[in-house]
Amino acid sequence: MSARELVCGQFRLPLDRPLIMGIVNVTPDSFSGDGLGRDIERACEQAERFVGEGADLLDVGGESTRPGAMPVPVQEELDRVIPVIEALSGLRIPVSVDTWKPEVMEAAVAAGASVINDINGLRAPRALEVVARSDVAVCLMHMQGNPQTMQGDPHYDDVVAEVGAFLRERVGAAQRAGIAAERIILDPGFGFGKTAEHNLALLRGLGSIAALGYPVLAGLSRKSLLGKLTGRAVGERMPASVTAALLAVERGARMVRVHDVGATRDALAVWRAVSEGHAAG
Ligand code: HH2
Repeated sequence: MSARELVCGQFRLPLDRPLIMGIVNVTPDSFSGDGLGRDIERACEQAERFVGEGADLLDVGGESTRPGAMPVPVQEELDRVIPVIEALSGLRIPVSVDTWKPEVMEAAVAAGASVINDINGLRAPRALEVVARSDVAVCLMHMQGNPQTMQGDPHYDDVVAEVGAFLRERVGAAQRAGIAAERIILDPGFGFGKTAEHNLALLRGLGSIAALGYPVLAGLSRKSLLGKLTGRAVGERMPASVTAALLAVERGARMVRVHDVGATRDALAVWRAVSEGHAAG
């Protein structure tokens, strides 16, 4: 099963070309230093800039999930993300909320979010029900452990097979709960309970995740794998991030979650022209 469109609330996103998800972090402590705190005006400015640069959707996050980050109380996360989602819901592209908490999912959908991006793969109690009751899309991501513990000592016998099996299981749970296949995105969760070797194996083997038949989202932007490979500080990882996005798309990702929208758009425009054999923008 490979749908041609992703259904996200009132929006339909084409899946015949790679999509760019621009990251809008309304956090004080995101790993890449891009967090905007609770500054709604700056979040809106960044979102509008991303739209102008070619973002296909925006991902609003109110809780850092960097290794070692502590969970944010529900009310604090709501206070961070809901005003921004409300402010962005008038844009012409879908707004996603990056949360694993059902209370935040519910409020975000009511505020106009069209995608739930869950690093926890809808494993929290009630999360499946909340998404099933709505008409939004959902990104089911793989994570071993949780952000507090995940980088302690990640272990897999076969990371690609195990991540694939996990995602297949979560698709089954989502569909049994009533979430249609056209609403589902899968994500191997780069950096979430994975060593650099695990991340590289997953990137090499991304085709087998894509072969599950759902659009795959890859989030490699500015991550520590790229710091390890290049020796660059987090603010200097744009070229490596763009390269990683391109490699992910080349291996079957249909969506990339990025901090640098314009640069990624340019790279993907070249990729499309080469891979599809024409120069359409
Ligand atoms: N990575 C991060 C957060 N959310 N969601 C998905 N689906 N896939 C990812 O790879 C992913 C994600 C971490 O990046 P960022 O939001 O930039 O940092 P922080 O969690 O520190 O705010």
